[in-house]
Amino acid sequence: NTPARDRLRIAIQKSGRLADPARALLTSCGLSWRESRDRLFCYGESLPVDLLLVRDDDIPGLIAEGVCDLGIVGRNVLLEQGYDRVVNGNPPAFREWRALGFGGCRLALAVPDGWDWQGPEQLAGKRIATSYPASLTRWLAEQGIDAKVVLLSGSVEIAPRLGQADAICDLVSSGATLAANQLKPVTTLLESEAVLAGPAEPLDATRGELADLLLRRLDGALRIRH
Ligand code: PRT
Ligand code: ZN
Repeated sequence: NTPARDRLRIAIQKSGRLADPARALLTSCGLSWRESRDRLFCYGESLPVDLLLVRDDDIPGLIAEGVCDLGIVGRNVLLEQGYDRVVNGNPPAFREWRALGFGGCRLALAVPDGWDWQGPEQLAGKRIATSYPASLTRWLAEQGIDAKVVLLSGSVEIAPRLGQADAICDLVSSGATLAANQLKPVTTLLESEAVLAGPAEPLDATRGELADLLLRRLDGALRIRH
């Protein structure tokens, strides 16, 4: 067994949409690190709070395994992996601690422009391409609809044109990508933004106190932004 850590470890996206705003938010909480932008680990200087720079998809798992204590990740990723854990009989392990007000988007169902959309029943028997299979499967079950979920890791929006799927379920912000692919959003499954994620169970005393301090500063920083 590894000895208990007395430093807090936060996972953020290494590069991508959430990387810079996540770092800026933590900086506004008074955190600073020995610079190492190119590497994976940033050692905290002002407080014993270190950063791990990773793929966003790895963040929930790192919290579940206790490798990291906290993470900044899209709610869409956190819920998708949470649903996947439940389906596979695993305990929740992580949850949303705070909504952070950036990285806003929605997980939406989109169909070809030419469809005359009447409602979810129209999806019965259709193939829906997505990178969010657990979220989509859950939504379909709630709607009582039997459709085929086609898992694609990227370029989901071209699947209908390629004949791989009839509809898609993907993240949308401006809607320009959908429009460019002759698709239209018809239903929102989830409103998303970047969130601070933490373990479902409380942290041990030392790291719990550090996390409390960080949360107080974070709440202050979020209030000022509003
Ligand atoms: O490398 P890594 O795995 O870490 O990064 P990634 O490529 O998986 O993630 P990244 O950086 O693209 O997105 C990180 C998070 O940003 C997502 O999980 C969401 O929480 C959030 N986010 C906010 C978005 C968008 N807005 C968004 N528009 N993620 C993706 N998109 C896609 C969208 O699906 C579309 O294909 O961007 C495209 C443009 O969107 P439109 O609607 O403006 O055209
Ligand atoms: Zn990713």
